[in-house]
Formats: sequence, structure tokens, C-alpha cells
Amino acid sequence: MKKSALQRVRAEYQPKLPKALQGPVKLNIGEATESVADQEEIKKLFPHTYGLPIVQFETAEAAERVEEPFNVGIILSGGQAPGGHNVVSGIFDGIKSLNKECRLYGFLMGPSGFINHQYMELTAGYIKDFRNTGGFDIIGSGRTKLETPEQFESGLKILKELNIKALVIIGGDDSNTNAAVLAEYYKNINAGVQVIGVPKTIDGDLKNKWIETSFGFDTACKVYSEVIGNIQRDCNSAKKYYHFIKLMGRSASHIALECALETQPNVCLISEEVLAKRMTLDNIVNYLCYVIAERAKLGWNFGTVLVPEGLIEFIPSMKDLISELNDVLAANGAALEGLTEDEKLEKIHSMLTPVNADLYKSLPKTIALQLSLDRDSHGNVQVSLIETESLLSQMVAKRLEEMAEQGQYSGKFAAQHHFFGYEGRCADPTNFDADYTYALGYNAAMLINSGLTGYMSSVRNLTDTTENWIAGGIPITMMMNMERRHGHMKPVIQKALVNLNGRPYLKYASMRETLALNTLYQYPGPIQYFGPAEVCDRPSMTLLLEHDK
Ligand code: FBP
Repeated sequence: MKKSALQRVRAEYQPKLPKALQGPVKLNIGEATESVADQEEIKKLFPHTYGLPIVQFETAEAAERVEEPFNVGIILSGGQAPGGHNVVSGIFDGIKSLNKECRLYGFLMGPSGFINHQYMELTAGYIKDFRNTGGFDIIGSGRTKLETPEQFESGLKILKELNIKALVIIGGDDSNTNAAVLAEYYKNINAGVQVIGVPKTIDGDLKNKWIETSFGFDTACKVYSEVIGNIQRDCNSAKKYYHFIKLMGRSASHIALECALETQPNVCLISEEVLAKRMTLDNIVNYLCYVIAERAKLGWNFGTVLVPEGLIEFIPSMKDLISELNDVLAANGAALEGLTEDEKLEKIHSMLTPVNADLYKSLPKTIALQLSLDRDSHGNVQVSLIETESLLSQMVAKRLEEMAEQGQYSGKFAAQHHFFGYEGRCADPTNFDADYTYALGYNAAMLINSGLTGYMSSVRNLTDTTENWIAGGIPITMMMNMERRHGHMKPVIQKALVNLNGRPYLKYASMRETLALNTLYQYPGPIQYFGPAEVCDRPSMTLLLEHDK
């Protein structure tokens, strides 16, 4: 692989570890735990891994010799997130620090590699080229769900063949839920295999009291904030466009909120607020038109609007429409095949209940078609494929015309559209993510050596210096509750949506009116890997505010 200058120099970066992990470790065992809700049900479903204690590492006086070398397997699961490669190098360095003969195997292309026995050994020479880089290309990732006993048994065969004592699953809330189910399964059959989870996702929605942030969120938001800042400079220079910028985050609006705190756009929509206030699409459009009309009065026919990717599913009326569309499409797939676009729209329209049919008809044709696209393997609409940013701008343009006719608006409106998502998922990790992921991986190795299973690697106190980060493990069952998924009650890790009583949201809400009716853009600039700590090591605003910093 030909390397860029930055790649060559950045490869030399040595991620910082918390003090507790810098030498031999001692395990501190806390009190027994309970799940966050539905204790009885979760306990029944996880009889062997429920109620485990929180554990924390401390510096030990002397290293305990690890006589027997052991082997570890890893899976990268779901969407890419910056720092995954450093989790891998952290695990590698961690197990090698215990015994040079320990080996690390990577299952290829996500859980499917585990089930289908596709793997490779990760050696020092191979890992070297991936240290401090973004991406998951070291072994690839995939979205196969690891959830059936047949898959667990198939995986167990290869684990036994390779003499693997522990499997590390690096994934989001669903993958870590599955890690807990797998840990329980292996414990129940005495398989002699431990399972450890690592919290990953740029969406930032795998977090709670014990997992302060998922890795990748910091880097992805900084990439998006850089380009939003650049667009804002362009916007303020030419003063002729409204930029509608959609930001990834399948469900929660953490990314949009973080970028708003970093860049101070004129508007940032927050899906969780839309749901809480039971706002309609019209309410949102009217609010945008109010801001645009007020700015026009000041002579400003330009601005920026951040739109979270998942917005459409949080608008109650759209949610109802999408849900009915899911059923209609599932039941009538054959009848819709081969129709022209117009025929398809007409046919679907005729099959919807009157309220949903009206809403469907009111949507721009492109959006109605996007809503009628094939569902993912779980029957869900693929929100990242719906151009919400253009839906909003088209509806705004129409409404502004009406307002102009009624003498309520006299500006000019021209829109530009952007979608930022994939470009942030494989960026080279920030110093924060590089250190955090390396520590999560190294810590996972120590959890394995302590014989634990059903734990998530946890590194906390993240707004303090790396030295003072707290390393340990949290029983995954502790983060679980029961939720209805695809018609059945299932034990799952609670997804963290934007908390409307939390400091990050309240901070943005307190500035909102001022930002809308002024031009107070902030320009964060590109991620810096070398230079003053206040520029290079600063964690996300969300994390700082959540910890009252
Ligand atoms: P994970 O939750 O698996 O980390 O993925 C997050 C995400 O980046 C979402 O923000 C986005 O909606 C989705 O992945 C896109 O998925 P895909 O890569 O399959 O297009």
C-alpha cells in the first residue's frame, strides 16, 4: 500500500493509556448489579450472566505471570466508525503484554465470517499498517445478525478449532445485545468461551451512565463540522443560498446536535424534539419559513439548516405513513412489480387508509418514490436513502411562494443540498478516538485475562486527562430492558436518544433564536493531529457538556 505523508507520520503516534493500564493490573470487583428495567424478565433470560458486578482495573504491584498463552477472535460489526483499527491494535498489544505467544484472529466481513469460518491471523506485521488509521478494512465489517443457536454453534466450531478462548464483538447496541446473548449461550453450555463487547457507532446512541460515548462519534462529528463550517463561510460570502445539510445518525440526533454546537448554523432540527412536541411536517416547514422570512426582512437570503437523517421517522404522521407503507409493500410486492413510477404511486395511494393516502399524495413525487423503495432485511425503510433535506426545501419553496402571494414574504430563495455521512465514518481517528479505542481494546484484553464474560469494555472519566481515565468492565445485562422488536418483546440494550433535559440540547435550545435571526457561524476547521492540546485533544462538546465542563 502506497502511504501518504500523513499516514507515514501518523503511524508513529503512540496512543495514550489510562494510568491503570500502563503496567500490571489488579481487578477490583464491585457490587452485584441489576438491569436498568424489567429485572425479572432479563434475569430469567440470562440466568448465568445476570447480576454480575461492575469491575475496575487498578495498578498492581507486580505482574502476574500468564503461564498459558491464549487466543482471541474479533468481529467488527455494523457501520464503520473511526478508531476500529486501534481497538484491534489495543487488543493485540494487550494480549501480547500478557504472553508473547497469545494470538489474535479476525473474522472477515463481520459476523458472517464467524458463522462461515472465514478468518485470518492478525500478526504484528499486518497490524502495523493499520495503527491510527480510520476504516474497518483490516478485516472488513458486515451487518449479518448473530442471533440464532445454529449460528452460535457454527461459530463455536471454529473457535474450538483455533483454540480461541474469547471473542470480542466490536459493534453498536444491537451487536452488543447479541454479544450478551452469545455470552449467556456459551456459559450455559459450558463452552469455555468468553464474550466481550466494545461500544462502537458514529451515531453516538450507545451510551449511558457507564459508557460515556461510543467510539467514532468524536471523529465523525469533527469531519462533518469542518465541512459545515466551510459551507457556512461560502454561504456567508456569496449570500445567495440556503444550504440544507442532512447528517447521518439512523435514529438519534446526537450528530446533528453536536455539529450545531460546533458550527452554530441558523437552524438545526432535532428529531427527538419533533416527536416530543408531536410536530407535523407542516409545523417544521412553517418554522423554517418563519426563519427565512425574518432573515429576508434583514436583507439576508441565505442560511444553513441541519437535518438529522432519522427525522422523517420521528414525525408522528410520517411514522404512521411509513408503518402502513411497510405493510402495504410487504403484502403487495408482486402486484407492484413491473409498474411505471406513476402507476406504482397510484396503486400504493389506493391501498392506503385515507389520512395516510392524503399525506402520501402531498409529498413530492421523488420522496414518495423513495419511501416506496425496497425495505432492508428487517422490513425497515432505509432512512439514509430518503432525501429529507430536499423534501424540506421543496416544501419550503412552495410555502414561501404562497406567503409571497399573501404579501408575507418578499425575499429570494435558492437551495443547495448536502448529505454528510459516509465521508466521516472512516476518517483517521482524532487523538481522542485514537486513545479511547486503543484503551478500549487494551482493556478488553485485560477483561479476557480476568476470565470475564458478558461484559462491555468500559473506559470512563473521559473529560479528564487520559492518565485519569477509569478502565474496567460493565455487565451488558445491566444496560438491558425489554422492548418490542418486530412484534416480539426482546431483551435489548437501551438506545440513547437525545435527552431533551440534558445539557447539550438545553445549550443549543438557549441559543436557537439568536442563531436563527443572526449570522453567528463558527468555523471549527479540520481535525488536527499535531499541535496544542486544546486544538488536538478536545473531546466532543456533547461529552464536555454532559459532564458539566
Ligand atoms: P452502526 O449503528 O452500525 O454503527 O451504523 C450507523 C450508520 O452509520 C448510520 O448512521 C446509518 O444510517 C447507517 O449506518 C448506514 O448504513 P449502511 O452503511 O449499511 O449504508
